[in-house]
Amino acid sequence: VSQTLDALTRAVPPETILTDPAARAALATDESKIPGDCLAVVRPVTEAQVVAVLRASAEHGFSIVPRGAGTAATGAAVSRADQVVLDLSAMNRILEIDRRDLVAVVEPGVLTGALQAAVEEQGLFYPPDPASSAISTIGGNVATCAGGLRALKYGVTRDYVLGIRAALADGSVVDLGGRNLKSVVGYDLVRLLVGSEGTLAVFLRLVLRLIPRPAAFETVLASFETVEGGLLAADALLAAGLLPRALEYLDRDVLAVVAPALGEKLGDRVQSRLLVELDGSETAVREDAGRALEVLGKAGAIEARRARTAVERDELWLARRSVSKTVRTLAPAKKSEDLGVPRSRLAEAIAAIKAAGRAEGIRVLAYGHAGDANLHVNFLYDPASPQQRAGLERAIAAARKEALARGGTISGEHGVGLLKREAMRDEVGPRALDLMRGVKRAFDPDDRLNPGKALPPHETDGD
Ligand code: LAC
Ligand code: ZN
Repeated sequence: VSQTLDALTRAVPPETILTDPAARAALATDESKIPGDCLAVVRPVTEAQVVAVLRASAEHGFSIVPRGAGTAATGAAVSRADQVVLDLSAMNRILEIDRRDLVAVVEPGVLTGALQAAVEEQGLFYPPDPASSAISTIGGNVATCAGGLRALKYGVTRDYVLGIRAALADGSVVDLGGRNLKSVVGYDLVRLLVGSEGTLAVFLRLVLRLIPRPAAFETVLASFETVEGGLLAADALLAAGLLPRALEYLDRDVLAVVAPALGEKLGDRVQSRLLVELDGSETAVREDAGRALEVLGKAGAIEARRARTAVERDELWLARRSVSKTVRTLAPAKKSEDLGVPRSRLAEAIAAIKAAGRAEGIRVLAYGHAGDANLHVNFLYDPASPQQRAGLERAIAAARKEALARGGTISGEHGVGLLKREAMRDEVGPRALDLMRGVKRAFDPDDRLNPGKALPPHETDGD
């Protein structure tokens, strides 16, 4: 312990090292709420300090858990008592916004929302928009390949990372990719680092792709009498040739939780809702919103309308972004799955998953990204009840199975972290897992960068 602390003290200025128990506990966990601990937190402000910590780690053998704002849902940013947390939130400068190259160059600790606002001010747009954008960092978004609300039209974080300057486990620094939208020289190491959950390298700076900001956007909402009504209406919009930037589904249980914040009294008939956001030129948006209302009506909406004011629009989206937090208040505990399936299988997958939950006596809520068929299935339970705990495990296993049986994925956007390491074996075959382990060894042969995350434990060593 003291050897590691001594090494850190020699490596970086004392004001960047936090050792008080409160800070250590707070920065040792994430949205998974898995409790963690750590030896110390280092909060570097320069690239050289990050490199110095990595060199100290190489020399003294301690391992490092890099973190942004700790909004990961999977335990990717949870550390152990013998580890050092590398908190990158203070490296939060926007270094450059280049309107001609259409790129932003940023440090990893920039809040995603701050970046979005800064580029929009200049008539530009950074489309990826995780629900947590106001509080999550761009480095964390890249480390998890965050998805979010605008994936259907614009893609996810990986589609906007052109270049990465990364510090490797041995303290060397590499510049990967660059400012070119097209570049096919060599293996795509940039993409490999995106979504690597801090297990391959530490980001020092990121070159992000920007696009011109759409001139206008509008929100449309529609309610349905059946659980699958909202999902089928999402299909109908796409079939009609519309491509909304957001297409979010909320089931009745979720609507009931957010209704108070919206000052809404939820009608008895409402079983699901779709929140649609369209963007483009003023004229296009006006026309598309009209078309969308028509299509939603034909798809059986019992109510379909435009958000009346910008204030209402903001409230709707804030309520949507807050669902994950708000749902926590419904039960002593919740587990959140993040399943994806091919679009055509979404409604039946959700029905099967809810049925599996009911059979186990576990309440299952569903909401999320109907546009890209990536839904958040939340399981509410009481951890004090052994029966509920067992039922929960079975319900989650069943949900993952239902997704995989339909050619889906056990995580559309949250990642593996600690929570899906075992389950990942059912999605990724043994040969592919070997390749992934080989990649890990190539980057981090001594297993000092976020060890034990993102890959299944070895059957033999029980790590
Ligand atoms: C959301 C987070 C939980 O979409 O991914 O709300
Ligand atoms: Zn989400």
